[in-house]
Amino acid sequence: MSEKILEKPRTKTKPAVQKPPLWKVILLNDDFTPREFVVEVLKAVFRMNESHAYRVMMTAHQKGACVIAVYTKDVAETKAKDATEMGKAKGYPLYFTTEKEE
Ligand code: TYC
Repeated sequence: MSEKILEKPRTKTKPAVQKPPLWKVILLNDDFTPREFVVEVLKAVFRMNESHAYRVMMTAHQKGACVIAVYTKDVAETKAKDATEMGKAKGYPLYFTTEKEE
Protein backbone atom coordinates (compact mmCIF):
# COMPACT_ATOMS: atom_id res chain seq x y z
CA MET A 1 0.00 0.00 0.00
CA SER A 2 1.41 3.34 -0.90
CA GLU A 3 0.51 6.58 0.73
CA LYS A 4 0.87 9.90 -0.82
CA ILE A 5 1.34 12.82 1.45
CA LEU A 6 -0.01 15.79 -0.25
CA GLU A 7 1.34 19.05 0.97
CA LYS A 8 -0.35 22.27 0.27
CA PRO A 9 2.05 24.70 -1.28
CA ARG A 10 3.01 27.36 1.18
CA THR A 11 1.42 30.57 0.22
CA LYS A 12 2.27 32.67 3.21
CA THR A 13 5.51 34.57 2.99
CA LYS A 14 7.63 34.93 6.07
CA PRO A 15 7.66 38.42 7.53
CA ALA A 16 10.90 40.18 6.69
CA VAL A 17 13.36 40.30 9.57
CA GLN A 18 13.93 43.90 10.49
CA LYS A 19 17.51 45.08 10.67
CA PRO A 20 18.27 47.05 13.80
CA PRO A 21 18.75 50.76 13.13
CA LEU A 22 22.38 51.82 13.16
CA TRP A 23 23.99 54.76 14.92
CA LYS A 24 26.97 56.72 13.72
CA VAL A 25 29.78 57.67 16.07
CA ILE A 26 31.13 61.08 15.15
CA LEU A 27 34.46 62.57 16.18
CA LEU A 28 34.48 66.35 16.63
CA ASN A 29 37.53 68.52 16.20
CA ASP A 30 38.83 70.81 18.93
CA ASP A 31 41.88 73.05 19.24
CA PHE A 32 43.52 71.42 22.25
CA THR A 33 43.65 67.63 22.12
CA PRO A 34 47.01 66.48 20.71
CA ARG A 35 46.75 64.67 17.38
CA GLU A 36 48.71 61.69 18.69
CA PHE A 37 46.31 61.28 21.59
CA VAL A 38 43.28 61.27 19.26
CA VAL A 39 44.97 58.52 17.25
CA GLU A 40 45.61 56.48 20.42
CA VAL A 41 41.96 56.75 21.48
CA LEU A 42 40.72 55.72 18.02
CA LYS A 43 43.00 52.68 18.09
CA ALA A 44 42.01 51.68 21.63
CA VAL A 45 38.25 52.17 21.50
CA PHE A 46 37.43 51.68 17.83
CA ARG A 47 40.08 49.05 17.08
CA MET A 48 41.58 50.99 14.20
CA ASN A 49 45.08 50.47 12.94
CA GLU A 50 47.54 53.37 12.91
CA SER A 51 46.92 54.53 9.34
CA HIS A 52 43.12 54.34 9.56
CA ALA A 53 43.14 56.19 12.90
CA TYR A 54 45.47 58.84 11.49
CA ARG A 55 43.23 59.41 8.45
CA VAL A 56 40.09 59.70 10.60
CA MET A 57 41.83 62.12 12.99
CA MET A 58 43.04 64.28 10.09
CA THR A 59 39.57 64.35 8.51
CA ALA A 60 38.05 65.65 11.77
CA HIS A 61 40.95 68.07 12.14
CA GLN A 62 40.44 69.52 8.65
CA LYS A 63 36.66 69.31 8.25
CA GLY A 64 35.51 69.76 11.84
CA ALA A 65 34.00 66.30 12.23
CA CYS A 66 34.32 62.76 10.94
CA VAL A 67 31.97 59.77 11.02
CA ILE A 68 34.02 56.98 12.55
CA ALA A 69 31.82 53.90 12.28
CA VAL A 70 28.27 52.64 12.73
CA TYR A 71 27.05 50.30 15.46
CA THR A 72 23.82 49.39 17.21
CA LYS A 73 22.63 52.17 19.53
CA ASP A 74 24.05 50.71 22.76
CA VAL A 75 27.47 49.96 21.31
CA ALA A 76 27.70 53.39 19.64
CA GLU A 77 26.77 55.20 22.84
CA THR A 78 29.14 53.16 24.99
CA LYS A 79 32.09 53.67 22.65
CA ALA A 80 31.41 57.40 22.29
CA LYS A 81 31.25 57.73 26.08
CA ASP A 82 34.38 55.63 26.72
CA ALA A 83 36.37 57.56 24.12
CA THR A 84 35.19 60.94 25.41
CA GLU A 85 36.13 59.89 28.94
CA MET A 86 39.65 58.93 27.89
CA GLY A 87 40.15 62.54 26.82
CA LYS A 88 38.49 63.93 29.92
CA ALA A 89 40.79 61.87 32.14
CA LYS A 90 43.72 63.75 30.56
CA GLY A 91 42.00 67.13 30.75
CA TYR A 92 41.26 67.30 26.99
CA PRO A 93 37.98 68.46 25.46
CA LEU A 94 38.01 65.55 22.97
CA TYR A 95 34.40 64.75 22.09
CA PHE A 96 32.58 61.88 20.42
CA THR A 97 28.88 62.02 19.72
CA THR A 98 26.28 59.69 18.18
CA GLU A 99 23.59 60.17 15.59
CA LYS A 100 20.96 57.83 14.17
CA GLU A 101 21.63 56.71 10.62
CA GLU A 102 18.69 57.45 8.31
N1 TYC B 1 42.86 69.89 16.21
C1 TYC B 1 43.72 69.19 17.15
C2 TYC B 1 45.11 69.82 17.13
O1 TYC B 1 45.43 70.55 16.23
C3 TYC B 1 43.83 67.69 16.84
C4 TYC B 1 42.50 67.05 16.79
C5 TYC B 1 42.10 66.34 15.65
C6 TYC B 1 41.62 67.12 17.87
C7 TYC B 1 40.85 65.72 15.59
C8 TYC B 1 40.37 66.52 17.83
O2 TYC B 1 38.79 65.22 16.63
C9 TYC B 1 40.00 65.81 16.67
N2 TYC B 1 45.92 69.52 18.13
